[in-house]
Amino acid sequence: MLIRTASDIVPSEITPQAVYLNRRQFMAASAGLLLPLSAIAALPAGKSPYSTSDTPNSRKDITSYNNFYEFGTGKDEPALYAGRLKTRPWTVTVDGEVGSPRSFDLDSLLKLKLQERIYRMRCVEGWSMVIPWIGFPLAELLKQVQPNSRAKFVAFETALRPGEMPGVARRVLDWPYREGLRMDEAMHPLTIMAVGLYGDVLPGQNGAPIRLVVPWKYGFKSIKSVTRIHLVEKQPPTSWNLAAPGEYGFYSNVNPEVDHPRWSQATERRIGEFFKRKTLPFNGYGEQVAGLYRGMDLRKNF
Ligand SMILES: Nc1nc2c(c(=O)[nH]1)N[C@H]1C(S)=C(S)[C@@H](COP(=O)(O)O)O[C@H]1N2
Ligand SMILES: [Mo]
Repeated sequence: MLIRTASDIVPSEITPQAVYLNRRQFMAASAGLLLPLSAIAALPAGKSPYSTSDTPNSRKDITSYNNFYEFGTGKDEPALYAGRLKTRPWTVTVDGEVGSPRSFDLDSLLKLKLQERIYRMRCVEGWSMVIPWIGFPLAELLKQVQPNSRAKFVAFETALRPGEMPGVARRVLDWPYREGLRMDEAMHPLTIMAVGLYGDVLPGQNGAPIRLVVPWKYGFKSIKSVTRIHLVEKQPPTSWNLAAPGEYGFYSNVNPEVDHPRWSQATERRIGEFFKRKTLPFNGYGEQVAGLYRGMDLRKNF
C-alpha cells in the first residue's frame, strides 16, 4: 500500500467537502440508513431567486443575539441554554382540515427540496438581520397532507419541554408558543420551513431543528422548534396576540406607517451597522406579497 504524506497530496486531489458529503448521503440512503445530520451541509446547490442581495449578517451576530423566550428573555440566553433541547428524535405532526394527517419524522423532512435563501428578518423592536437560511417551502409540506376546503388558516406550535426549557417556568407567555398564518400566506413561495443556516444545521438558539421563516412579517411570526402544524377553519390564537392584543396583531406585516403603541416602526437598525435604515413596507417584499392584502385595511389588520 502506498503511503503518502500530507505534503504529497495536491489540493485538487482533496475531495471537496460537498462532494464527499453527497457521496456519504447517497451511500447512507442506499443502505437504508438515516441521512447523516451533516448531510444538509452539502445540500443547498444554488441560491434561490427569492434571496435578497443584501449582505448577510455574520454567523456570530445571527447566533448570539436572539429571541427565544422558552430559554429566557435576554438576547444572550438562547445561545446559552437552547442547546439543552433534544432535537432527535423529532416529529412534526401536520393535521386538522386535511385529507391525510401525518406525523413526519424530521429526517424525512430533510429530504424535501432544500434551498439556500437569504432573507431579511425584522424584529418588531426595531432591529433587523440578514440570514442565509436553508429550508424548503412550507407549501411543499402542506401539499403532502392535502388540505381540504375548510382549511383557511394554519396554526403552529413550538415544543413545550419544561425540563429542557428554563424559560417556561415563568409565564411570560401562555406556553406553548403559538403562531398562525392565513392559508394563502402559508402557501406563498417566500414562506419556508428552515432547517439550517450558513450551510449547516440550525443552531438551537435559531429554532433547531425546524422553524418557520416568513420574511415580510415581524420576527415573532417566525416560530421556532415547531412540533405541530394544524390546519383550521378559524383564525387561530397566537402567543403575542394573546399576551398583548393592542400591540401585536395577527397579521404583523412589517409596516413603517403603523407604529407599535410604544415605539415607532419607521426605522430599524441592521445589527452591525451604525446608521439606522428606513423600514420598507412588507420588509422590502412588497412586490411579491402586497397582493395578498389588496382591499384590506392594514391599520385595522395590523
Ligand atoms: N418558539 C419561539 N419562537 C420564536 C420566539 C420565541 O420566543 N419562541 N421569538 C420570536 C421573535 S420575537 C423573533 S425576533 C425571532 C428571532 O429569530 P432569530 O433568533 O433566529 O433571529 O424568533 C421568533 N420565534
Ligand atoms: Mo422579535
